[in-house]
Amino acid sequence: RAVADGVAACTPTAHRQRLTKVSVIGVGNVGMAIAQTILTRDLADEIALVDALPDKLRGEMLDLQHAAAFLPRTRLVSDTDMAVTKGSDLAIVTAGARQIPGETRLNLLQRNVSLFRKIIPALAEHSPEALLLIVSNPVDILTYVAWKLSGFPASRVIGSGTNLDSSRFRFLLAEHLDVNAQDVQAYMVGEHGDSSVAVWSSVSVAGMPALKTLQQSHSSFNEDALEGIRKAVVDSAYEVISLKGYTSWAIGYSVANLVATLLRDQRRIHPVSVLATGFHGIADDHEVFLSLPARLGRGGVLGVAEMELTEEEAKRLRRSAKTLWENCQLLGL
Ligand code: 6V0
Repeated sequence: RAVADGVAACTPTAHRQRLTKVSVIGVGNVGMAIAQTILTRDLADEIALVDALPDKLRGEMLDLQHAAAFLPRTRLVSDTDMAVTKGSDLAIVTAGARQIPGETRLNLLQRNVSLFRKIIPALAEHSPEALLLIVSNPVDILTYVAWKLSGFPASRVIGSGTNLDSSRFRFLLAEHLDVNAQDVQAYMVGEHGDSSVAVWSSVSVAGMPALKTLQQSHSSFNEDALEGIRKAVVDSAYEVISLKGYTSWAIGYSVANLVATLLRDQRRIHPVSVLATGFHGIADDHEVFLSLPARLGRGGVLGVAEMELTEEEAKRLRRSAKTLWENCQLLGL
């Protein structure tokens, strides 16, 4: 009783701080990896989970709630009704049909667009000031779809894009060089997936341009070897899917990393899917989302870094942009 009185006495009731609320739509492998990483990194005061399957949803929420004694205090709520997301600062969309072994991301498109027609307008209605972070595949096209369906400014609609591809790229380079991946700066840009572009000219280790060193120290670092590494990055998603059926941990960490930058206004530069019209020769009338290094903060996309690309890299980027744009046109949004 005395303890309870003491606790009650020091509970401030009047001036409650504004809480940070994050919603995760879709509590599959990816949504839950993201939610648990956000929890362990203490990035939100409240997490709202939404899924179409009520039992699975409640089960996932309870399972996380039962870890409360070991985690920073975070309120967890869940519902199949999108109203539970009301007042979100950030909504992360992972709902979708999962890529099945061998299926290209583009094949998923039509299935996921009809799903987005249910999810996005409801999210926008309940949280008109939120940032939207799209993870479902094909992520670049679905980010465009979310932008159109939400009516939000492009600066508040972001796709996780090649943030994950870039981390796979950094990991593979770090393994080659036997250094820590955090000391490797390297960007994959363009489409998340098969046509992503490895920006070799941007690769640096501890701030030192690394491509020349790589080519001098490893005589095998010719064009083919570089393309081999890029392909290994692209194939790594397919490899994980064929081995365990889905990917989850790396995308969980990669998205939580974006959440930290956005909600804490870190102004870090991440390769994420943004409205890329006009960049690197992408036609001015082509509304298309693909990944470019973008400066992110509490307002969403604060700017896009004009990185130097070789003519070949820029050509690849424009080719991806054209394919993505053509696909977006088919949707009639
Ligand atoms: P999953 O485990 O099948 O989870 C999807 C979840 O969405 C399920 O729990 C469904 O019940 C739920 N869902 C379906 N319809 C609705 C709806 N209308 N409202 C709410 N929830 C719904 O798939 P997983 O979690 O493995 O993958 C989710 C998505 O992320 C897929 O589109 C993947 O392709 C994509 N990924 C994107 C990555 C990226 O880098 N952008 C990386 C990995 C996966």
